[in-house]
Amino acid sequence: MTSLENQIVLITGASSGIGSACAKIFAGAGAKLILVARRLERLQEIVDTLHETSSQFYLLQLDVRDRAAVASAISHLPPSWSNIDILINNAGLSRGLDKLHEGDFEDWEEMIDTNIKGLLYLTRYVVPGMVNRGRGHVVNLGSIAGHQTYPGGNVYCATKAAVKALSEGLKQDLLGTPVRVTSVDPGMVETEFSTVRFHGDTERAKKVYQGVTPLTPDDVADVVLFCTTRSPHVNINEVILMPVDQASATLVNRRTSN
Ligand code: NDP
Ligand code: 8X3
Repeated sequence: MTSLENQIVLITGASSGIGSACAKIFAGAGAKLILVARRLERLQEIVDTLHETSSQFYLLQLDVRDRAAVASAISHLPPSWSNIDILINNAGLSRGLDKLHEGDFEDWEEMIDTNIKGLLYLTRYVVPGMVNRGRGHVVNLGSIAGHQTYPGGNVYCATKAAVKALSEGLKQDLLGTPVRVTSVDPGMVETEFSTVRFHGDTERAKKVYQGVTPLTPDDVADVVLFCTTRSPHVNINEVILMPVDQASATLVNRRTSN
């Protein structure tokens, strides 16, 4: 296992769910963490819960959709934080579950701008440094939605299919360098994901996980940690993980309680 001690790890979407679980597990492994999200106060709360680790933290309030802001944030990192070893492109969201022909344009643009363009911006501004330094690893959070579509998933599934293509393309383009690329593609994980999808309707969000034991954010972070701690010559290209209660995007085992 490769040590993460003092490695600089940038995590987007670290204020919630899978991103905050990654922050926790990488802090426990001794990494130095750059935590990115729009909600700075949430990042600060997460850091406060990690005060017992010996990790150092650098918080970036950033909207990954804003290319100029991403460029400025990465180019203005203090020298002791600028040599990023691991980039975890996790920030992402779904909005709505409408039929495509009835879909909401704002929902579409938010998903495309965050899940595809935000991931591209971070990758474009961070990876050249990895290539120059001769070390680095990019982990993209894809989804089973990038492998299979489901009714109402249309644009979200398309963004995750794009993430799959971008992970594969980046791996090909980095051939000949030691920089690694991994796509971690989960099924159902209980986070704020469904509340965001349903624009704050928590009752509807709860129903998504009813009668099911979903993955936890820690389950996913554990896989991200595994992928980033293999020997330097090993590249884990893609991991698909689901709860035991799930067999595909639409096949879910729900227990009914009386
Ligand atoms: P959460 O809603 O819990 O977390 C999403 C994170 O993304 C938040 O920290 C949010 O921070 C951040 N984010 C969203 N938009 C932006 C933006 N424009 N700029 C910066 N940060 C942003 O969801 P999850 O933890 O579940 O989702 C994390 C990733 O995992 C996503 O890419 C999602 O598609 C993927 N995924 C989730 C699955 C699930 O079932 N939950 C399954 C498969 C994949 P803030 O709002 O503070 O900016
Ligand atoms: C999140 C999982 O199945 O809701 O990417 O699209 S799913």
